[in-house]
Amino acid sequence: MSRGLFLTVEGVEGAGKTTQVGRIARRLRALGRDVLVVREPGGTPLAEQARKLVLDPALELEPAAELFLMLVARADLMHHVIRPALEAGTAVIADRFDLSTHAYQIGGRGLSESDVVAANRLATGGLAPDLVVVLDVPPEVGRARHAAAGKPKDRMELADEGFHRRVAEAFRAATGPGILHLPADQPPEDVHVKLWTELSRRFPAIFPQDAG
Ligand code: T5A
Repeated sequence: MSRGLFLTVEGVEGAGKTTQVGRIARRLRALGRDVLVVREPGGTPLAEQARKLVLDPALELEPAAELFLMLVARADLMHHVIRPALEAGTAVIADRFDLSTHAYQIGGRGLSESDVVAANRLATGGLAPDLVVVLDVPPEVGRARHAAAGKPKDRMELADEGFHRRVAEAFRAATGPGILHLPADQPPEDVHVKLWTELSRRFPAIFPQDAG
């Protein structure tokens, strides 16, 4: 059996990642496909504990401590969940993955790129997504969506304006053959239609354009 597709969805807070991941997964399941959705940080008992700590507004964390909590979560999720699912031929869709580490810990916190890349490689064992989708919205749009949803702010969301500007800039600047930027400043259904169209151009056997 061939390895499953590994898709990650990235962007600033409130970009609509969870919404779009849910729609894609529902549509794939309706087509009879095996799909696993994970969110980062999180997804295993250990990773959920790390998530609680790293998002706790009552804690003050050094940038390196923040990085290691993200990576302990990733290493555990990768070993116990993502890699076995991909090897079983299941498509895995991750709500955030290592582009978030680039944006937040390198772009936002200013940690050394080469150190973070090396540490991340230890956590992933070198397994990289087949496609990284970046949902592009201005950070103020994401914040307004959060405010409208009435969600309490976590430790990352409480960081200062400059931090969030640097994170947004790092997402904007991310390029490469495996990275797809999608304007996401439109209603969820419109974003979904554009995203599915892009996915079906790249992986027509998995995302048929005429179905669902
Ligand atoms: N982090 C994570 C790091 O620093 N380093 C790392 O390596 C990793 C992996 C995780 C935090 O950890 C940081 C980044 C984060 O700060 P999180 O809660 O998992 O935190 O991430 P958030 O981005 O905060 O997750 P959200 O679920 O809040 O945002 P989403 O998923 O982008 O947005 P979504 O889909 O939940 O939508 C938010 C609201 O907007 C509405 C939704 O209904 C919802 O109310 N919405 C739209 N409204 C209008 N138009 C659209 N197109 C909309 N799409 C969604």
